[in-house]
Amino acid sequence: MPSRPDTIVAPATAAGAAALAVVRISGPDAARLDRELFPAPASPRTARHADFHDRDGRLVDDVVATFHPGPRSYSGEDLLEISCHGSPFIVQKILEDLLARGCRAAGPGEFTQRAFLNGRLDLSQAEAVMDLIHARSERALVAAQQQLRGALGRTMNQLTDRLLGVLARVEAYIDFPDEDLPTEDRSALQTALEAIWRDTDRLLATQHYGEMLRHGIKTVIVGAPNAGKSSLLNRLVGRERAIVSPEPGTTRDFIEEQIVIGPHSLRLIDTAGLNPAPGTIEKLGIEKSLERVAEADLILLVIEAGQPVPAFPRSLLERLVPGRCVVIVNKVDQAPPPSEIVFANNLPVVQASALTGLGFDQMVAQVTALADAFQVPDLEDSIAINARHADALVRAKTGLRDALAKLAGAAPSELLASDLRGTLDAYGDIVGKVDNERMLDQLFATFCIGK
Ligand SMILES: Nc1nc2c(ncn2[C@@H]2O[C@H](COP(=O)(O)OP(=O)(O)O)[C@@H](O)[C@H]2O)c(=O)[nH]1
Ligand SMILES: [Mg+2]
Repeated sequence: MPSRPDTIVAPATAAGAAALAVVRISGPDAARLDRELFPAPASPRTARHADFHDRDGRLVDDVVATFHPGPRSYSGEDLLEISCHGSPFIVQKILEDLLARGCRAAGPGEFTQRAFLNGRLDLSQAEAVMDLIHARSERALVAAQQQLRGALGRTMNQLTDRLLGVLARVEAYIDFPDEDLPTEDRSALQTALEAIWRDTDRLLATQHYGEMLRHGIKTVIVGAPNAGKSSLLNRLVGRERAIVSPEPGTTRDFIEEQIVIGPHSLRLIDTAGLNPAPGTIEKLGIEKSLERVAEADLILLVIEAGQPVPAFPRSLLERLVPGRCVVIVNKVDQAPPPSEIVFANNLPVVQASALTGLGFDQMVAQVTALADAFQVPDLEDSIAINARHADALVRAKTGLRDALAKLAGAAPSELLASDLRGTLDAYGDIVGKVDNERMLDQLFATFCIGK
């Protein structure tokens, strides 16, 4: 940010016709613009109804304007919000007029970037703003809300404080190079560092769940040809997305749909049937299906009631582990389910009909239970970190491991302290105690305009 920031403007609402649209202005000129545009005196943070006239005095729209003086505003600066009728044409006119009055068009995420730079949010909270906007499921929403309320920041502060305690004890010996760390101190420090390492590792383990919340749980539907895989997808999606046909082998390409099941969002993938005696093209499809299975978070294995359980390839059977797979016995509307499913030891089995919807409530319950189990237990506030946080935590763990090795090898305290400082920096990256401008620019560039 320049030493004296400029005043930025952007629509805060999505493009297109709507009941309302909001235009946001943030920066040192916001107060002047507020007075200029809406001369009637008004109290801060109070909505008032007024006419918006452009610089030539022409009426643009009647609007509701709210002025939020800094630092108690979203961005931490003076901020003016103009709520107008949701016509793209009106929004355009208002934007053009504000640009002519000296504002600059805001880049992606610039309001939030200013909020961060002004100390209104830490970096993990700024990221949570985006997670919140893009949340596609109940669980994703809860995790984003927790992060926005500072759950991850608090956890990082606790870890940082604990590590600072260790560092202080190590540094106490740096000034006395002749004195070695006494054995009892050494073992106390080791215990403390190991505990910090474990908690860092536990936090890192939430990355997979975080990935699922942000991008959907990768769920692959597999089974023999004609088992009803495409019918299952269609019923879960709620429309005829995949071709359903009594002729086996109709699904050659992968069909992927984002759906919400219970409190979770799934990336549901339909695959080619696992025909035990495939033709050449089919073979290719089967290979690809098995690749999808290997990448899947969850597997929905569809078998057909009234038919013997097919001989599935070993590479599939190996993947059918509890916690990852639900067996769906489909078409129970037309035939009794098989009396035993040999390979399905400990796997949840649901009897269902993609035709009638029978058993789908149970299927949803099973999928929800498996998906919830991906959450790392005993962590407060349903923390689910993102890839950037994970990168920092991996660095933090490396520093802690190196420090532990030095402690065991009776290395000089200085070297030990340097590893611990590396870990502190890595912790700091998560909440944004960084002066890495390029990283910040890159991060906020992924935001939307007006946020
Ligand atoms: N009776 C009955 N027929 C079904 C059911 N699910 C699918 N089918 C039929 O089974 C055939 C194959 O379905 P499809 O979804 O294309 O199977 P896929 O090859 O596994 O994708 C179609 O004729 C479907 O209408 C079901 O639950 N009950
Ligand atoms: Mg199909």
